[in-house]
Amino acid sequence: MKIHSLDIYVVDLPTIRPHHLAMHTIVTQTIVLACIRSEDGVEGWAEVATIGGASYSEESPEAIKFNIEKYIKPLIIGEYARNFDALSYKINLHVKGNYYAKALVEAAVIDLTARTQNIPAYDLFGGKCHSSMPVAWTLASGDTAKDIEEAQRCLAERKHNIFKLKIGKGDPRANVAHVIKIKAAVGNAGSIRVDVNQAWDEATALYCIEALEDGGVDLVEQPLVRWNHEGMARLSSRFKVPIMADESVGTIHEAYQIAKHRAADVFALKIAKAGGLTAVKKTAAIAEASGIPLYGGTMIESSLGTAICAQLYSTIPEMAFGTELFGPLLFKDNVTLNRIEYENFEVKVPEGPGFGMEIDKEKVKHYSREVYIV
Ligand code: MUC
Ligand code: MG
Repeated sequence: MKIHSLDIYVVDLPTIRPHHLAMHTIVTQTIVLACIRSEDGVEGWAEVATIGGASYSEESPEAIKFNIEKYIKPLIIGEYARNFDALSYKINLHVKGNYYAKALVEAAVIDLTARTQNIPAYDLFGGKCHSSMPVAWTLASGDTAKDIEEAQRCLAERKHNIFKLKIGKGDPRANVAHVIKIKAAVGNAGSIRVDVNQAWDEATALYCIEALEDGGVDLVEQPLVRWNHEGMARLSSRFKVPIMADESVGTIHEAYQIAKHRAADVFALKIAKAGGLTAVKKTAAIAEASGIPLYGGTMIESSLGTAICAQLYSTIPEMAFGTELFGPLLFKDNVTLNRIEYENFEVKVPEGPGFGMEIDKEKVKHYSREVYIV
């Protein structure tokens, strides 16, 4: 089935509370949607998200839209959607970088392919190994008492027992004290992990990780700047608490280098930074071959983007550190008619056809920056 058209929408969705990261505070999360139509009118939809314009990644939502429309779209119109791997190869020959843009287009092509065959998208990746997966929640209100209350509510409702704290902003010692108070309140009922989002230098990381390890923290994500593989390797070999690479491990080439130099104990997978679903499967293979455990990351996608991640992660047999596919719970509203379901500390993998989500075109129209033409 040949691809007839591709439309891109930049959509601003409000969140239920401010979400503080090192580089940005999210009050409205911007997602980018792609709609690919085949010549006989079947639609494939996909979503990619980034955080804080161009502050998390080099690719802003506006750049994603522009570069797809100008450089990627002409490469895929008239091509067969079912050849999505060959299509990605063609795009990679002509477009450098632009991983988020490529991930968005590939996912829409895959949704269209799976819908055409009336199968879930995970069947195109070998089938699912999990129907649901553990799901972390990020405590990022910035207030210790509020975070403790939020964690205890999640535990009581059996929604989450894994909590990630964003501690890249502000005074490192105060942040570490904040985390240790939360761990003390939660005790053995929950796993407490931290994400530094590249904010520490190595000297700061040394004393902070020591205190976090003593305080019972289970995982330290991206303590150093993404390019400092040597520093990450030193931290990984020095501490018992696992050090996870997130921003460091984007492309498969970075995954290989990190694995080779043991510059992390764990990989955080994300479809956007890797440049697509196929690239994430390759990253998982590098990790498997290197004995590096995996974590199913998020860029805080809404329901559609989360369905894409959940379906793909469900095809990876070992996801030792679980996932953080909590995105839809942070949004006030949705661009799909159906919802991602959470139960018993896990996120359920949506069923097909495609990624299993039905787009709510009225909502896309309402929140999109573009004049909606479908
Ligand atoms: C990141 O760096 O992991 C994921 C969860 C969250 O709160 O922020 C994101 C990005
Ligand atoms: Mg991270």
